[in-house]
Amino acid sequence: MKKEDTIAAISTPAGNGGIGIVRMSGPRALKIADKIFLSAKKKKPSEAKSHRILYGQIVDPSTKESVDEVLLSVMKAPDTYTKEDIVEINCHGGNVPLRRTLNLLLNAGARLAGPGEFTRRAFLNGRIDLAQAEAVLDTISSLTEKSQKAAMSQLEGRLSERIVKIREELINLAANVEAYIDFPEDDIEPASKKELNEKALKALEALKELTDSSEQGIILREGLKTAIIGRPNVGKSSLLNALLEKERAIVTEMPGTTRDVIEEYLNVGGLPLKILDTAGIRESHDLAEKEGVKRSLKALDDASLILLVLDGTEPLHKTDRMLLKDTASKDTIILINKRDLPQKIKKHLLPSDNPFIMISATKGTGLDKLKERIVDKYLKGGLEPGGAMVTSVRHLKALQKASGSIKSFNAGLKKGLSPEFLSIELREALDAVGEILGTTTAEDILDRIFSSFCIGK
Ligand SMILES: Nc1nc2c(ncn2[C@@H]2O[C@H](COP(=O)(O)OP(=O)(O)O)[C@@H](O)[C@H]2O)c(=O)[nH]1
Ligand SMILES: [Mg+2]
Repeated sequence: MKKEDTIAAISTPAGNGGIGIVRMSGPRALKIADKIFLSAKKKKPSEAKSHRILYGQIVDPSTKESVDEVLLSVMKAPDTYTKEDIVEINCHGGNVPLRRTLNLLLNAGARLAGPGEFTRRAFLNGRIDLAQAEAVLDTISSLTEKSQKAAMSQLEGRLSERIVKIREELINLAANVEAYIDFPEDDIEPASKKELNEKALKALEALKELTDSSEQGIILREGLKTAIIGRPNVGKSSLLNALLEKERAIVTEMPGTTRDVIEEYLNVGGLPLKILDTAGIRESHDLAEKEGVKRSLKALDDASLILLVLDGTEPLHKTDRMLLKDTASKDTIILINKRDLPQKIKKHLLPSDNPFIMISATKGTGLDKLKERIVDKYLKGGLEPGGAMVTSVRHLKALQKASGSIKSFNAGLKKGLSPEFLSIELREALDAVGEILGTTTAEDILDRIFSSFCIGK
């Protein structure tokens, strides 16, 4: 990144709105604003006090034509989002005034910002670490209030605090080990060995607490992958519609109506469910239906939670028994649907260790019980105020890598391996936790992280 350049972008989404914001950051932001802004009180942005709002007009310097009537915020470094000078222009929220204002800024010397570049500068200038920068995006794209709470906790630095602490402990440990490297004739004394081992175990425990939190954290960020599975016509699509409270999937009396996998998000007590309605599973000679069945089986494989729907008005079919067997090793909730009709299903044939729930998808009964079961299972404990939670797979992998290295360190210590070897393991653990904070993160990974942001953030 060329630090000296000044970037600009439209920060609000496309479309019409009450206001739209053009944002600019960099050392020339104020001077560039001077060129295109005419304040009602004849005050130049560069002469304004920091964190003030000026009222005036955006004027095309080449034609003197007034382009929009705006409020312009002046925020001077370093107390800004990027730690650079920032100018934000509140335009009328239409595509044309926003584009024209942005173009004037670009003509006056600003460069169009790349995706996430403002946040990247906040990171590079040391205002936030990488985990916090990622949390900015998570806050924007959070699926439920609970997801957003987890993202905010990360943005406020709760996760980073824990990581910094673990990192300090590891640095301390590494220093202790490396002190021996200069004295090759000295073996690590048993007393020190014991102490090093204890310190390493303490770090492992702190790491485990974080990796444990990821089970819920990753669901909050990405949604719990849930597949509705069952034979044709048992009421899978009706269940999806009932849960969504809208007619999303086509429901007919014809078996084989759903051919493709339908994907929707659903908020169950703050838990985001990424829910898939699938084609009914049966033998079929119809090509499209066959493909549908193939996709259903893949959805079954990929899902973390299975809602297995059985039709209460019929005895168990061969396919039902096959599905009960196939889902036995997964998190599965067995639903007996159509409870509003006379029942023919033999309940004693169902697994005794996984209590079923009776529902009627069309009448909407029994769904509260289903939701309760899901919340009980996946939202236990959760994020305490001030607590830290791992919400991203990237972080989880880094923590696992660190734990692996520390375990090798402990094993090496026990075997009496050389301090050189032991110190390499600790360095690797340090690098792994550093990847979370962004202290040791490779440029291409940074590129990938920030490229998933929108332009203007
Ligand atoms: N009486 C009754 N009919 C249902 C219920 N759920 C689904 N149905 C009917 O069963 C048929 C098949 O439903 P659908 O949701 O398309 O099943 P899918 O093939 O599993 O997706 C439709 O005629 C639905 O109206 C229910 O709880 N009670
Ligand atoms: Mg269907």
